[in-house]
Amino acid sequence: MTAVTACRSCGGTDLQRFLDLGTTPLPDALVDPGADLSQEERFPLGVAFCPSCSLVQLTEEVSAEKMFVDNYHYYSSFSDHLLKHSREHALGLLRSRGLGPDSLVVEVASNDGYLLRNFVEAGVPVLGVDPSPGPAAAAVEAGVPTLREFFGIDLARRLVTEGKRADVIIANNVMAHVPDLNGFVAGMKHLLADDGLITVENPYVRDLVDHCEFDTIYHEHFCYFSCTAVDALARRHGLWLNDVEYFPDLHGGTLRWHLGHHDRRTDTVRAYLREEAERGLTELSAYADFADRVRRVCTDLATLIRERRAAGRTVAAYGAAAKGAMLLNHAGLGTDLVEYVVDRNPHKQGKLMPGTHQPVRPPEVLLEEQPDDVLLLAWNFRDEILAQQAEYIARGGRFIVPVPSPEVVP
Ligand code: JHZ
Ligand code: ZN
Repeated sequence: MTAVTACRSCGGTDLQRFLDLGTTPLPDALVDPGADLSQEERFPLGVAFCPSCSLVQLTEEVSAEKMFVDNYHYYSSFSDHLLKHSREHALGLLRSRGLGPDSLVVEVASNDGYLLRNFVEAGVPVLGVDPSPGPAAAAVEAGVPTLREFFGIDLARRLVTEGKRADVIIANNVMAHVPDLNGFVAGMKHLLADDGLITVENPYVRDLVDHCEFDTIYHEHFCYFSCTAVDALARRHGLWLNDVEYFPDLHGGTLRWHLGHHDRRTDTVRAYLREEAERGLTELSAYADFADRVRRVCTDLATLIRERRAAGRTVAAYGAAAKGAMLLNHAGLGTDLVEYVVDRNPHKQGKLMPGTHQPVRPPEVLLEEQPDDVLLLAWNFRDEILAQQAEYIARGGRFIVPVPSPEVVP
């Protein structure tokens, strides 16, 4: 672990720390049941604002190998909502970019091939890049050619030397995950064909703050982006931020940034930049009361669950998500309060949640055991999971949604 002393984007050394989340285990470091729990590692987690380029970022860095090669069980294909969103993205690009058998679509962090398979189906050549062994193997199995590597300027140079240029580069939920942010953007710039398009998706820092989504802050996410920060980053590498799309229901509020070699800036981009300045997201002030709000959610949630347990109710949780591990740890919800977690990813089942050690079980358990309450750790899939658990609810089960403030539904 190393302390971050300069901004990951602009190199500015005046980082202003506004949140200290103590120490936590790594969010995806699910524990094997037989493991020696006293050996579990914890790392400090703090967040700072860069006044020079507005980038919000972690103050400590854990090695990417440790997080994405050794401990990664996240498979994108377990959410129907995400699969639908990705398919619509792919179909939109196929139409708008006129992609065909001579094109090349590169996806960075292509995971299990959840998105690229739509292009494969349409006969468009693709290349996935992902360093995580399990998801990358699943992608190859699904017919999506995948390089099991980290993406950056070195890999981009190698691909260009091999004669490759990308007509479209897609980077979803990965720009936050790279320690060498500038090497990553330089790589995309280098690999992109002259009239090519880069689309980058990431949760929007404005929504993180507005909806108190503090559990999405964890070691895997080195950075938290605004349009202002992305604009500065892109310009540094000779790229233009030309358009922005907003998906309020994806991961708590996601932006898709369109980048290219040439200036085709839309009014939408100008409007976002203006609004961010007006809202204070380009200053520390927007983040000033965030730490207090985080503490309040943790306290209120723990109190609510304690009261319900004291009233004799049983409590389980849904979603062995990275953010779920963070929420359980920050709110101090051990096995005395939340008995187990259900998740439909078989790679997570049978393991224990990092730090709080609830066993991860399949979702069918909810109907078998009918716990009185289920804490919805994967609150970003609220509609999808509530619909899927209609029978559990019809039998009297209740969900506790933790953010923006704890709420019992229905
Ligand atoms: P989910 C992920 O974070 C991964 P996480 C990553 N770190 C990132 O950047 C963000 O997304 C944006 C399960 N599930 O996707 C699947 C069901 O069991 O919110 C997952 O284990 N049944 C790259 O890990 C978990 O819940 C369901 O019906 O916080 C959700 O995790 C659905 C919909 C999901 O991500
Ligand atoms: Zn900066």
